[in-house]
Amino acid sequence: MKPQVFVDRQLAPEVVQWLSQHCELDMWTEGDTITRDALQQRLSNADGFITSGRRIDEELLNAAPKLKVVSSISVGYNHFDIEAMKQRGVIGTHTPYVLDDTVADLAFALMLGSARRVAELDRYVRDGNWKRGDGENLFGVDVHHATIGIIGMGRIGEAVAKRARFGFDMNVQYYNRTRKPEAEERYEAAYVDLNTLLSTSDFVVMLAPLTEETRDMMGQEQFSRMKSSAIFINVSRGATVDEDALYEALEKGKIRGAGLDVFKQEPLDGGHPLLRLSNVLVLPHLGSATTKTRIVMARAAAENLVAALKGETPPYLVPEFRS
Ligand code: 8YV
Repeated sequence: MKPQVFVDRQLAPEVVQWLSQHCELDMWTEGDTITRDALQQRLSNADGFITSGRRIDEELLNAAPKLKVVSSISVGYNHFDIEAMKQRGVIGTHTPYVLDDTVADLAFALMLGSARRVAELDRYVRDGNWKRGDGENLFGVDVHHATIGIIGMGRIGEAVAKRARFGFDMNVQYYNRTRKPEAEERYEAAYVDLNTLLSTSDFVVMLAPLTEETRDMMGQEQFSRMKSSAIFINVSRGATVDEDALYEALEKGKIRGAGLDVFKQEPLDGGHPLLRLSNVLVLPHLGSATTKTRIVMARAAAENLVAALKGETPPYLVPEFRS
């Protein structure tokens, strides 16, 4: 008998087809948000679960007595309660590597978009405000030759550093828990402490994964250290930032702008204070969202799941589950 697998999002047809050769698939097709109750019900008979950001905690695990593996279509796995999963003997997998370049591209889209005020000025033109005599009121700042400070020099951090150094001739500096001598050499990157990074960078790019140490890592004090001309970019997780402190820094002109792909609460409420500010560029968590990359991620997640259900070590087992 094939193992039972629940998938809580749509997958590319070729991935569905491949998966159905190996398991009995139950796909969430009803549209709209899946409720906690419906999810628990659908997981009650599942051996495997493919998801992208669903919180996996004790309550959910209790509702899924047969579950062996949760395969996340994401590199981040802060939605896993690792201890609860370990206690229940459920392993977690993720999809690193395949999205690095795509997320790095989006970091640059936000940097360029914020620096040159792309969305704001698109609205300006559409609203019929473009007139002869427009000048400094529309000016932005340069990305090329500026100093970029990368918080979190992992794989995506390196992809950002590469673009910064070789595409935009930027000075690269970074802060990370551990030094990365090879990255320093490759991108002529300087390792600095967080305070130095904040006070000397023109662009501060948050790429640290969300952990208990990085939660609210950017608060009032950190924003106050940034240059008033600097731009803050977040393509990691919203909870690494104290959004009230960010709002205050932007509103009071303590920093120039922000480009944000991620938020504490997603989807972002349409009435969120950050949306009142014209110096904020927002996206609905699309870092890895190109058609091609999402298919590759789904395929990787499917392979992880099938390997785990066969009792093999999945290609991308989350590090905490490696023995
Ligand atoms: C995910 C992400 O695709 O990989 C991650 O950690 O944040 C995205 O690339 C996203 O979580 C899907 O909803």
